[in-house]
Amino acid sequence: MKTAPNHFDLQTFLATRTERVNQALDSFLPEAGARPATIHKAMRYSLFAGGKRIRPALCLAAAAACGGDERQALPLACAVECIHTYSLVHDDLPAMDNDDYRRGKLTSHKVFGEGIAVLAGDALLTEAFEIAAQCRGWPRYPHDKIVLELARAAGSLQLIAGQVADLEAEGKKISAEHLRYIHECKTSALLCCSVRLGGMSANCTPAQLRALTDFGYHVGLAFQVIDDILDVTQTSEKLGKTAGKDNQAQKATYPAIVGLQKSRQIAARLTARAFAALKSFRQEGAALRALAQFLLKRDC
Ligand code: GRG
Repeated sequence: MKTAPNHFDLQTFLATRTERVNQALDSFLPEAGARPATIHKAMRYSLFAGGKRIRPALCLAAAAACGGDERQALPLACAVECIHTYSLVHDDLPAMDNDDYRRGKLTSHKVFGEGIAVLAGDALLTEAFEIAAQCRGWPRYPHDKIVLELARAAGSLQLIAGQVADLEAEGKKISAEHLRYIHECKTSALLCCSVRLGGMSANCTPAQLRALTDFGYHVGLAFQVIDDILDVTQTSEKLGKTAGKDNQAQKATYPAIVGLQKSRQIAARLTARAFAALKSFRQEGAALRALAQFLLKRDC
């Protein structure tokens, strides 16, 4: 069978990178039996519950786009996944989104109780910095810049800001501009950070970092618009979490504000912007392009 020009085998890319990331995470984390075993079991339970590993994949693909060695990016890919998993564990708590299912399994607090789930989230967040702190850094991006990058994305001006604004917007009518701010903070910031860290691990040029930032920002926004669409259009079984929660909680989402059809158009437009950001990357950008396309078309 003839392969189309520029064909990129994303399925194989995702499967092989997920395997590598899982192995690396396994080696970074304390063993499940390490004392006190409950917390390490809880950290591993959520981390290995079957997440899509999109952020690590973006990190590794960005390293490749800049001509880097993916092995250098691997610890950073793991650090980002630890932060992402922490945010999900906390997001699912009764005080937040209050969900019983995540990644097709019972949520952490349902299995281990709320106290341990809070601590497992805290420990995963801390683990991310322990991993990042062990990176030796690169000429343009010394060690402290790497740690700062993660801290900013996870902090009160980005990831946590998004969660706060999201909570405060529940049941309220908000503007499309405010909704975009929420999406920038709660979703796009960490996806963008994943891509930037991948580039940094390849000692990318300032121009490459600007292009990756532009790409990550737009892919991140598209990701959340699609997430909101899936919440309305898919089943809980398919999503591995409770579907239809946004409506129930009277959350501000693109489908709620502009409808499904317009939301799909917005996601496609954002993805096109992400593609445009990659124009200076030739074949090395194939994995990033394939990921952006996949994220637009995903059904879970
Ligand atoms: C500090 C108490 C406390 C809580 C913070 C910051 C935070 C909790 C939550 C972040 C908000 C959040 C969950 C944003 C949504 C981002 C999103 C769409 C996540 C789903 O990502 P996927 O689909 O998930 O990549 P998998 O499970 O595949 O990894």
